[in-house]
Amino acid sequence: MMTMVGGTLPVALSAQSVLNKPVPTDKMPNVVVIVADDLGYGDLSCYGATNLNTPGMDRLAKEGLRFTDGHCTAATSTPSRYSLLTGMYPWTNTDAKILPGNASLIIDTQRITLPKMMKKAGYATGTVGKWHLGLGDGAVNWNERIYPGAKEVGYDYSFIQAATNDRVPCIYIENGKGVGLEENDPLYVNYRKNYPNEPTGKDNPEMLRMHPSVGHAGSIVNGVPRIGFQTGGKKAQWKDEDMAEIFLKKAKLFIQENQKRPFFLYYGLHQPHVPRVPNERFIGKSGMGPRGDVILEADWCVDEFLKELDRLGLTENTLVIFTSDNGPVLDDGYKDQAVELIGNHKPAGPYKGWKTTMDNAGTCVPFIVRWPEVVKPGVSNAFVCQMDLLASLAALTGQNYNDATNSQNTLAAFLGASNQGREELVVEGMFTYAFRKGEWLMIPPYPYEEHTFQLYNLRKDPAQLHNVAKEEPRLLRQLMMRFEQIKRETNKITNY
Ligand code: NG6
Ligand code: CA
Repeated sequence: MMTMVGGTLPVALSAQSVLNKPVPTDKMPNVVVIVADDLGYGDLSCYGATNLNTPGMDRLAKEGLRFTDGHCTAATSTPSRYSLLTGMYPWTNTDAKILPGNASLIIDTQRITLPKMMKKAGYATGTVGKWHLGLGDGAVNWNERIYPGAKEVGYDYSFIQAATNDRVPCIYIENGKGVGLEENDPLYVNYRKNYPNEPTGKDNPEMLRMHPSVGHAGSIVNGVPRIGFQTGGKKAQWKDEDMAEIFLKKAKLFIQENQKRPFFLYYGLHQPHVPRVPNERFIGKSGMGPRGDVILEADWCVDEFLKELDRLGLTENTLVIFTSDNGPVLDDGYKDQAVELIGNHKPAGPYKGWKTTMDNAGTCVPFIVRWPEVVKPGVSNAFVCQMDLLASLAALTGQNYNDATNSQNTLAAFLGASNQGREELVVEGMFTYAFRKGEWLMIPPYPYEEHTFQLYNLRKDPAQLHNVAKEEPRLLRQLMMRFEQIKRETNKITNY
């Protein structure tokens, strides 16, 4: 029997109740956003992979809502992550392009961000793993406090890598401090020239255990050549094979320490981005070489993290969003047999496209929402986008912000209460832009790409086999005009 407490019945949450009014403070769900790096739509068994088995990610799909049309805004990391955190289209900031590891912070610290909004709602906020949004103001001294950075963007706690696995500085940064740096061996970073007597991938191939296919000619760290040059800070250098466990441990610690209050965690998995160096426990486990092995390692991380939520009794009221920053890629600059060992595996699933492309799989990524207390398990074909998490989670937590953003409240779609997500989205390939409206994808001509307009009906033709631009001139014109209008309104898309 339920008893009346203070005149109100304790009511269980439901998607409808959450949509009608913000969740009461004492029922606020924890929110965890897990963003894999370069994981493709077809890389998970719950998305149809048969040559890879991903029970951790599949668990999320089984207990949550799996989206078949979930997008990031861009087919590369920095612009994609920029949108997720700021609710802004990446092309509204000309600096939101793949950044070197010594780039300055590209997020305006005066503006609203997802973690700031969650903080306003009373959440403890943390970020662990891949960052890739720049740090500092252009002249970072890596041996002192590194700021502005995660804290100024809204995170109470941070344990991050500055850019990518394949870019210097190859150290962890915790709350703005380089981890393990010693006073007598300061770290220096440069992207233009090497330091005296430092071996590089280009000059010292005999020192490498993984060889580049393109680029990656800079400093050698842990036997792997990177992009850019660093010297000093030897004790602080990361070991790629420990990275998964270290990030997982920090992610778990963050939720342990904040289990008594609502928390917001952005957990940026570093896999399966290059260099693909798993812990030895995963070597050879996929039969697909390092790329498959690190996907299994990433899956293990997800599984372990979910078990920690179980152990803390937090599973029911934690909203977990699992996704990827861009589509898949095989050879991304190292000779790691990704191409040779792919077999029948289809990293993009039924879609066409890769990382950096405007084709659907460039930005249509794994997208799973689990919130056992509220979201009914299933599959949704609603058209949703990471950029809309800002406005949607603001609605969920009853928050407002004054800044104008491109983020739309599609909470009903995220919670599975509606099939209606967004209507349209401009997607970025790499310096290229395409337009999505409803089930249509329009790709304008670009030099070095296709020379004619492309138009696809993604519902009927997910593999983009039939370009119907010539058959649908009126529709093409409409889409063109709308795309042009968005460009005019922002005056920032310059490469078309
Ligand atoms: C490219 C790198 C690639 C990867 C990518 C960024 C070369 C030849 N290629 O420039 O290896 O690091 O940048 O990936 O250097 S992302 O997922 O962070 O956007
Ligand atoms: Ca990426």
